[in-house]
Formats: sequence, C-alpha cells, structure tokens
Amino acid sequence: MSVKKDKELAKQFYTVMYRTRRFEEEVFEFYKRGLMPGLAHLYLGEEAIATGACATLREDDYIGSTHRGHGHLVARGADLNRMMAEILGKETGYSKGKGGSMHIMAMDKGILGANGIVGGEIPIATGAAYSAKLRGTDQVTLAFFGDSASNEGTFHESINMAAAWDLPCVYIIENNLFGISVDIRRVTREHQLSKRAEGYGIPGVTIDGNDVFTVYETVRTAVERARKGEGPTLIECLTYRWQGHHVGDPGEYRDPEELAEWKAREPLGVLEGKGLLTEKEITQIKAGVDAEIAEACKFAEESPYPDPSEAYSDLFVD
Ligand SMILES: Cc1ncc(C[n+]2csc(CCOP(=O)(O)OP(=O)(O)O)c2C)c(N)n1
Repeated sequence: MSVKKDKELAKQFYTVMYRTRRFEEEVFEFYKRGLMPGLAHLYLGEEAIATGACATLREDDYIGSTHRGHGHLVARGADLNRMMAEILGKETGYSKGKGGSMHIMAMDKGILGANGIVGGEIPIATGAAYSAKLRGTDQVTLAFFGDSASNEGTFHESINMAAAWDLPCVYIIENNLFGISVDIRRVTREHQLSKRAEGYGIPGVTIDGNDVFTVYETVRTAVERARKGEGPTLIECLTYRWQGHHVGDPGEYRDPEELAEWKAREPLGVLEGKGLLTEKEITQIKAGVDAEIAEACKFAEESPYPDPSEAYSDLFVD
C-alpha cells in the first residue's frame, strides 16, 4: 500500500476507533448516573476489530452483531444521536427506545440487529449470505461473535452450511478470552480457535485484533474471496475487553497483570505507534469526535421518552 493511502486510512481508522471509545465511555457515564435502563456490554479495548473489518465493506453489505454491538454500528457509520437515544430508551432512538443497548440495530446500515442470544447472529448472518447467493447479488455478510459463542452449536452448524454451499460470509471471532467470567482457555482444549476452520474445509487465521491495519487487510482478503463466490473464511481476532462483562460487572475474576499487558498495547496506541499521524492531526481528530459525542449525549438526554400508549406499536409486521 502507498504511504499516502496508509495515511488516509490511518486517519479514518483513528477517527472511528476514537469515536467508538468516546461513545462507550459516555454510555458508561450514563449508566453510572442511573440514566440508562438495563445494562450495556462495552466494546472498550476491542475497537480495532469493528473498525478494520467494517472498512472493507460496501454500502449494501450486511452485518450480524452481538450483545457487545455498539462498536459495529459506530464503525458502520450509524447515526450517533439515534444510537445514544436508543440506549437511553428514548423515542428518537433507532428502535424508538424499545431495543436498548442489547438489541440496537440500524437496518439502513445493513446491521441485522445486535443479539442477546449468544451465537444467535451467526445463523442470521449465514441466512443473509444465503439470501445474497439466491438473489444473485455479490453482497457479503460479516458475522461478529465472541470466543464463547464459538462453542455454541449455531457456530458449527452455520459454518458447515456456509462452507458446503460457498456462502459469502466472513466469520469473525472477537476473542477477548472471556465469556462472562469463564476463561476460554479453561473450557477449550485447542486454544487457537481459527484451527476449527480446517474441520470445515475453509481458510482460518488468527491475527492481532488490536492492530487495525492487520484486521483491515485480513478481512479485506476474506471479503474479496467471498464476493467472488469462493466461500467463507474464519478469522480469529485476539483482543481483550477493558471492563467487566457488562457495566455492572467489576470483572474481578481476571488477572490484573494480564489486563495491564493488553492495555499497554491497546488499539489507539498501536496505531499511534506506526507514526503515520502527527500529534496535531491526532488532536484535531479528537476535538472533532469529542464534539460529535457531546452532541449525541445532549440529543439523547433532551429527547422525550416514548408515550406509554406506544408500548404495543411496532411489535409485529402487518
Ligand atoms: C444462548 C445463550 N447462552 C448464554 C447466555 C448468557 N450469556 C450472555 S453473554 C455470555 C458470554 C458471551 O461471551 P462471548 O461470546 O465470548 O462474547 P463476549 O461477551 O466476550 O463479547 C453468556 C454466556 C446467553 N445470553 N445466550
């Protein structure tokens, strides 16, 4: 890649990762102030995966997202005001405040919904890929899911079908090493999860999920392959979540040293370390994003709650 192109991408990636980081920090603040109903599963520390992966997509491609899904929407360019309003349960949110954090979706961005059922999005994404194949389009679907979800039956059933039928789906494991408090290394014999691809006859690769360029280049190759009708790929992105499982979990089951090691090579710092952006450019990006996030918070806080008479509307399609 040319130096100029690298620099352009670095700016884009830094902006999206910082936007995701700031968005999540404010969600946490809303929770602490008691303004957010329910819980949120923060994407802090994992920003490079959604950012690098989504940058490879076309407008008409699809995404299957998880309970830790805010980052996927931000990376896809979803409206921050509507996202924050949704998380606060406001009428102006993406689903008029009825989905909240865990069911946040943006159909206008091809996001087929975040999912409270672990592994639930894997067959949904596979179905979208099947649909693209049947309709004769060359749309691609990315299926994001966690390490624990890769132990669900839905993972194995979906990948087997996608492999057998060459479906245009890219399966992305966000391996942050934990499923709630369970260390994936305690409940799997083979810790390199991408090796499972071999059993289905498709390519599988494990990469540094905190390096946005690595994620981008790896997913881009897989997306090109899928778009050409050559079938699915399994990509395991190694990362770490900074917070507990959700905003109410102090995460005390984790080794503080391990957390510190991962924090020392967090996605924004890794990108800064490549020397592609000047300090001035970084300051400018941060100022622009901080203003967007402040606007989203204000919009969400000032928006009204839905009227109780709306409780049963929009639940079913006529
Ligand atoms: C089918 C199902 N089983 C269990 C749960 C409870 N649960 C919610 S999140 C979670 C862990 C998910 O871990 P992982 O897939 O690694 O994603 P992460 O939270 O680490 O991003 C579990 C077990 C659930 N929501 N759905």
